[in-house]
Amino acid sequence: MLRYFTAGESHGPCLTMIIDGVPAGFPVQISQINHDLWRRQQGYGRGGRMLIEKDEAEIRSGIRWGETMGSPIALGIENRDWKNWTKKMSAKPEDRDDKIAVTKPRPGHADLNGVLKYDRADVRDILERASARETVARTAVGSLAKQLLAPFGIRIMGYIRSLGGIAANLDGLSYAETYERSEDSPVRTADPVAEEKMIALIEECKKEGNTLGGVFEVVTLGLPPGLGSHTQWDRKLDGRLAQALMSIQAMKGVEIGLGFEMAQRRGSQVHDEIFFDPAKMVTEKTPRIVPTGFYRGSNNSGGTEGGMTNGSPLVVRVAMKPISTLMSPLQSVDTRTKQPTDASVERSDVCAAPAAAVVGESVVAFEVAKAFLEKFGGDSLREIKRNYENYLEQIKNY
Ligand code: EPS
Repeated sequence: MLRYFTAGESHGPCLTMIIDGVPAGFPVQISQINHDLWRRQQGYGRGGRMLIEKDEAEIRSGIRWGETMGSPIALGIENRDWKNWTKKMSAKPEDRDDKIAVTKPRPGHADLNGVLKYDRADVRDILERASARETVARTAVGSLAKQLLAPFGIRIMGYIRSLGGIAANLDGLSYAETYERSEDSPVRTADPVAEEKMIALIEECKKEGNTLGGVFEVVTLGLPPGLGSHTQWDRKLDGRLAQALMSIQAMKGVEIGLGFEMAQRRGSQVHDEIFFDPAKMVTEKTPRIVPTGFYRGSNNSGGTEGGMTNGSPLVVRVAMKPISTLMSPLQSVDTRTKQPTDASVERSDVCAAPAAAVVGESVVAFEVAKAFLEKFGGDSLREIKRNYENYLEQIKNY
């Protein structure tokens, strides 16, 4: 089973990841992981931290001469900011300084619930791990997962749909065009008109000491039908994607395909009608079209029915709330004195939704890779390829 853990505090020495269950023989390029880490650091509206960091992963186990060996993979990413926090985040008891305790929990952050639950006097003990800095680790893990899917022609693309209520007009653009244009945008959108408005809104919020969220979309192309399963609740791919995406810091909603809009329509306006044409049995395209001959006239389902992929593009949209650290702080209560106070102010971002789209890509990549290995699993790339080809042959001859 493919699984991973992350460890690390936002201002601690480093982030550590262990990815277990990766079969042998997959080529892995650290440069691709570092490219995704770089992409995650971009986006208009980021704060001062991104000027300090240059996130780069180091492979500490599991890969030899550019290939996986089947053993657990350990990755490490240094926090450059650590040098400014060595005493404040020290593991040594003699460095303790209760005067620097954070005691003004921010509405919207893990701060208050965390100190109550873990019985901590200093909110920093909570915020350090709750911080979206952890998304660096998830981006690296998912970037590796993308490399497990790449030999099968599976491609994953994330971009902004709306930011602070300003929607991008993506009409007439293919997923690939949307993605490629978004890659060049400071707010990761393919719509230049919306881009300008989004940037102006971020500027306005920055002046106001406010923050913004947004909605990003992640599209996966090249999936065969049949990843996930209808047979048990925890095997349904749509449910697993929703769980994984909701677990990204600051996410508040996940939709697949038409999502909430489906509830407004009639069945005849929602479900994707089924057609068959043997001429659709194309196998040699990238991303590969799976040769069943069955196809749909629309993709309102977003690529899943019954908890399984149906061969259409997998389309998920995720809503991110505005970041909870406001430079013009909201009302809070001092946890020591119980007196009203302004919430604490930490250096933060005005908007990180464009970066969240990159994190979302990674989170989707991991869940898809996990489902892919469950279906076609083996101990080596060659074995998995054989399983995959056999399955394609089977559904072709269905
Ligand atoms: C982040 C690093 C953090 C924040 C942000 C994400 O760094 P710092 O707290 O030192 O400025 O910029 O995290 C949050 C906004 C949050 O609320 O956790 C990063 O690397 O993405």
